[in-house]
Amino acid sequence: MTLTDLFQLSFALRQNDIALEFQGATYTFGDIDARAAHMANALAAHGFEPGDRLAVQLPNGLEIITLFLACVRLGVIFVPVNVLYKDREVSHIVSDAEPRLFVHADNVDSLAAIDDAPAARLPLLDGDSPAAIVYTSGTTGPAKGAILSHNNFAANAVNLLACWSITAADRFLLALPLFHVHALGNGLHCWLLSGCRMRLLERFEHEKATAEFLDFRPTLFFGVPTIYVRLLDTPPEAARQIGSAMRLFVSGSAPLPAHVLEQFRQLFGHTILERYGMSETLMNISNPYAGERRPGSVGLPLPGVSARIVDGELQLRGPNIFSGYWRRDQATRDAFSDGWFKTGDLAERSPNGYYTLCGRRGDLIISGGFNIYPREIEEFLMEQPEVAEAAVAGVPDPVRGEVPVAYIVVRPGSLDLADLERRCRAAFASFKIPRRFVEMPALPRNALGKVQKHLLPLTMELS
Ligand code: MLC
Repeated sequence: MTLTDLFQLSFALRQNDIALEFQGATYTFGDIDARAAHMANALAAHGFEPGDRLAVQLPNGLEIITLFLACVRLGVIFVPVNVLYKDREVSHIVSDAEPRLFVHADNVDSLAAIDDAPAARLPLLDGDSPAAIVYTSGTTGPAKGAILSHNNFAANAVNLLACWSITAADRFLLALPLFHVHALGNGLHCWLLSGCRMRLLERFEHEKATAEFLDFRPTLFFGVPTIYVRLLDTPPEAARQIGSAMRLFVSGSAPLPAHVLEQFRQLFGHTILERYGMSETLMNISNPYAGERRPGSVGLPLPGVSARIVDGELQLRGPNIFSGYWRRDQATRDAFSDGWFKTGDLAERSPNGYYTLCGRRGDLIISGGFNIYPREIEEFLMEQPEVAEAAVAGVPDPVRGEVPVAYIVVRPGSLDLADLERRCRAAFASFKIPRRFVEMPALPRNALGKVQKHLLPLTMELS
């Protein structure tokens, strides 16, 4: 079954029900369906064939939803691009994925403006057909595109509906960006498959969050830990009201500190349900909806998912796991061991089966739920003429979990740090910009010359 067939199970019964609220307007499932069909016609008129790629760099809104659904119908592979990415980051994705078209804020209107395109011929697709290529850097080499199939997304969504009891009666507030799998794989799919009403925000804005919650009165909310930290500022009476309407808060994409879970519980009267996923796998492990939600643990493998720990590393199998990286056979071979996906995350399992993540094999910073690969920033810094050596490491941050800090050895001569930061801002998304640049006489290295990041002064309170 393809995703179009799966969504039709929900759409067919609910043509006139309100599906979506966005910027004060409402849309029925019938509207969403009709818009997706129209967009599919427009893409077909642009010559799109099954297997072609469509790269999309758009903020949350009707267009990105419609484009995804149109791609799914046509067998076109959707390639989401982070809206915060700058030219350097985008051009790698575009040259690697070779999309037939790259849609962004400046050309999206003209794409959809086609009036009477002939009805697109819908191909007969198999559930194994690729639905999306999601770029994820990994700790080695340039960003790679994880190929996710219709079946991967379907397995994920069916699991979440069953395990988190999501139904048409839910009211779902989605503030996460649809260019990542958290909002795309979980948010959009749970919404469409359950047939619930979703209020979509362009993004999570701290100052407006309380008002949005009170106005919409959601029963379901997905967030990253940074969002839950921000929500701890909610006035107690508002938090009580929000909590009384809410059924389930879910957290993922980064570790949720146990003290945040506890403070949140006291304020909102809800124990956040923490789960674990990745771009390559969608969701793997989740605390139970009914049952103990254990602080610091990501819970139990979801139905169909097998987990094992080999030399401390968590490895997974299941219908949600991607088939490989786009045009990178070696990277794909390296990512699997006997058919098990090697997550790169270190884990422990308790005697009653709860998994706890306890570190990573490779070098990765997660800031506000966005992944940062230090190597990408280090390579850029090393390209700068004044920089002899550079290392980037994550330092703890109470709101974002971690933030990147750059440690640099400067070549003889002078370095204008403000100018170096400006160059970084021009090259990278805002969340990747080092919060501090620390000049070092030398970087700590081992006998093989590898930088010993744990020996760097990992604190923001550096003099
Ligand atoms: C953040 N910014 C955005 C943005 N999110 N800009 C546009 N659209 C968005 N969606 C920018 C801001 O402009 C600002 O830039 C900076 O990021 C910080 O913003 P802030 O207002 O201070 O936000 P803050 O309260 O800190 O909250 C940030 C956040 C954001 C939590 C809303 O980090 C976020 O949306 N994170 C979610 C990431 C996500 O969905 N990850 C899932 C990956 S999938 P400037 O220039 O002012 O600094 C995955 C698999 C899995 O990991 O398991 O789910």
